[in-house]
Amino acid sequence: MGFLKNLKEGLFKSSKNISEGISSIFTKTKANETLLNEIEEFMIEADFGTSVAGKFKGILANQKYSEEELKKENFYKIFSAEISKILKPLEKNIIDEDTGLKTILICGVNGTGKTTTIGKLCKLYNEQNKKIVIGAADTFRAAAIDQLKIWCDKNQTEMIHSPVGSDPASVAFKTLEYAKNNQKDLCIIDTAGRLHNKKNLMEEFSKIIRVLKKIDPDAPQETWIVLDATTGQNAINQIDEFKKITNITGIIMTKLDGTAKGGVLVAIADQFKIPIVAIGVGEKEDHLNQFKADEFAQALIN
Ligand SMILES: Nc1nc2c(ncn2[C@@H]2O[C@H](COP(=O)(O)OP(=O)(O)OP(=O)(O)O)[C@@H](O)[C@H]2O)c(=O)[nH]1
Ligand SMILES: [Mg+2]
Repeated sequence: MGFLKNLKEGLFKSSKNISEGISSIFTKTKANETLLNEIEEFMIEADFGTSVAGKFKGILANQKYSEEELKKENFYKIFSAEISKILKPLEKNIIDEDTGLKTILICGVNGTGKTTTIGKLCKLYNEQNKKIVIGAADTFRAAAIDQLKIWCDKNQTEMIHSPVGSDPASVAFKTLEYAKNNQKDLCIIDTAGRLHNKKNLMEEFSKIIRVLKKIDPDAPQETWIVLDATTGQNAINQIDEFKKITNITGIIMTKLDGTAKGGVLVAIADQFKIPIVAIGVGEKEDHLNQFKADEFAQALIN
């Protein structure tokens, strides 16, 4: 009896859908130019970049919508769903279930938030009972080592360092060696902010990778680039430069708090298809969120 009832309801539903579908063929229309232009303008202001903005406008312009969908608020939701479609396949976990030692090398240009992000990661990994060690391979400034030490102490995390001016690659080597000998799950290496036009600094970064491989040929298993959302389209150049010397396996975008310019992440996703790990939404230790396409796309239009 129950089965028959369900079946009848199912049939009723599908015939209703068919009739609604037929009527919508006649009532659905394309979005008008004003609405499309407004969305395009919004995208440019939010730093999507002109080419991605044009592409999305094209996608939206080619479909037909009901009167309800064309109400401004609903149309922005449709737009957000299109963004989510692009971002969804790029979601990457901050914490995965992998066993065995993994090295995460953190890169990025000056001041993007690398050291702060490592501090936040320490907290997250500790909460998951991961055994971690941090390498202070930014040896250019004493303050950089001190800054990292404060984060590590706060999170009861061991840090390996050398005196200021030491070879960053040797610190990376020592850290991975320590991680291996002490059965750590994660070895995270902080690096100095590289101005991507400084050739020798980029060479030094390549050297860090070379020496890590002497201990573990698969290291670094992850190379995450930290990008500052407020730098806009410049983030694209930064990825281009780092891609020349390393395989970037993840993106962390910081400083999304207090900016309406998160659109650059969509441009990056569209162009590079690099997985996105996390977003920084403030300076405190809790201000690192797992990247979720839906939430991000929703936040962009709010
Ligand atoms: N509002 C905000 N500020 C952040 C975020 N992440 C980092 N910061 C701030 O950005 C500044 C630079 O952060 P650092 O972590 O020192 O950046 P870095 O990439 O290590 O810098 P260098 O070592 O000089 O290359 C600091 O004042 C941080 O507090 C974030 O998600 N939101
Ligand atoms: Mg730093």
